[in-house]
Amino acid sequence: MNKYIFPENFKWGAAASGIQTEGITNKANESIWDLWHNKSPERFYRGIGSSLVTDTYNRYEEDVQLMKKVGFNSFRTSIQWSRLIKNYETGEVCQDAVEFYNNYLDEMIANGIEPMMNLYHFDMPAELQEKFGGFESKKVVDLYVDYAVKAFELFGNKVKYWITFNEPIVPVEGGYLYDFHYPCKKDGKLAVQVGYNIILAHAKAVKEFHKLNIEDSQIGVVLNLTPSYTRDEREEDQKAAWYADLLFNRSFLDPMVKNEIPQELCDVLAEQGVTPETTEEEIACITSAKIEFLGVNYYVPRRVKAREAEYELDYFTPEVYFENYVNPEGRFNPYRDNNEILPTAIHDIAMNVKDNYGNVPWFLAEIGIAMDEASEGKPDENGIIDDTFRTDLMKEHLIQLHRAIEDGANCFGVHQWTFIDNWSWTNSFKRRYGFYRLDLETGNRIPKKHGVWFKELATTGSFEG
Ligand code: IFM
Repeated sequence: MNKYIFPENFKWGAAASGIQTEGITNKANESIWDLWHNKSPERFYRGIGSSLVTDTYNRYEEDVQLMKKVGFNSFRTSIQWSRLIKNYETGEVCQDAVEFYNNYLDEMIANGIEPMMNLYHFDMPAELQEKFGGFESKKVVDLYVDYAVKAFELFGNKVKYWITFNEPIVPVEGGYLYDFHYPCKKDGKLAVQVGYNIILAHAKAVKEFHKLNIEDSQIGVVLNLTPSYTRDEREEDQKAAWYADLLFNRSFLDPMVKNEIPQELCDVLAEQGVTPETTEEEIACITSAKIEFLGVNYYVPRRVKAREAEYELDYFTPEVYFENYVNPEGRFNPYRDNNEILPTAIHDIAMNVKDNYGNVPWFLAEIGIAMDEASEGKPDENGIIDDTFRTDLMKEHLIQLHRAIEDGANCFGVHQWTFIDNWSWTNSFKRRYGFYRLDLETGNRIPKKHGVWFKELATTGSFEG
């Protein structure tokens, strides 16, 4: 048995997002998720959309007490653009939303929970998608920046950690390459333009944030990162992994963290005929917008091999350069579509950030161990759900993080995805990740055993394993 001790003042908590938790009570406007669910409910697991979800809008006080019960000292959620802003062109805010976010933030702060606020979690306002194509358009980039400034001005004194985007590559993949987010287009060139415009929106918002000089407050971004592992050492597989890393990781990491646009990326995009429209002024903004911290989301490793079959799509996707590969010797999570389990990837990510990204301060912003409701089972006689599987896996991942910190990683915290089981896009409530189960019929929050372990971890900053 070893004891793993984490640095003092380490952040322990969970992450969620506005749209996945708040529900639609008193919402000023719709997001693309409301719009898409209205149009095509069949695209959502059991047809469930984001209208009620965990109903945080009405239950935040009770929920903050539940955060305390499992030992959180910090919590990330997001402001919904479509809740805060009533009129996107004039910037008029919805007063009810201002009140709600103020109350929610005050409640966390009063209870010793440091709020981290994200500005965009896949939730483009429906009107801006339908009128202008969302981030396809540079007009929407500027409207996003206006919204960000409004949020900084309204809540800047309460939020010490601002985040511009969560997993900015996901709306590109989902909306423009692989058809799992609205607007469900399959267009490689547009995908690249949307990715570029999001990076630009981030950079412009970072610049505006710094102009405001808010005391004791910093800004960063949360990226989903994973190293690309190959079948073996053969050269063509190594090249495949290099492409996957360039297109999925470095495409956002380099501009957002190092303020560099890799020449190799420009060459690949040019080779594919998908170079985005840029201006010198925009590039200057991207290459000078400095962030103070990075959030890293990690769930599963990426496995690739050199292309063997011919590429069949008639539009560009990164897979033109590699094929996905299932590791025959891998360990898999039986409760989540057989996703591979590879805790050592956390150490690899940490060393990459240390060696290649200036060892920027970072935190593990999402680590999630998914189980379905049936595999978590029913509450025991004390009303607690036994999710020891989750705790065991979490320990394995944290051991790797601890090893990385000993090896010099500049990591300042861990947030589990998620707090109360929440609605997760087209998967709805299929996969459960929370410290508390959400009973979909009653809305009750049911504690899981993992929370007891986590509280001990968060309060002592250590665990034995
Ligand atoms: O629910 C999502 C979240 O919105 C972003 N990261 C992954 C989670 C689980 O799929």
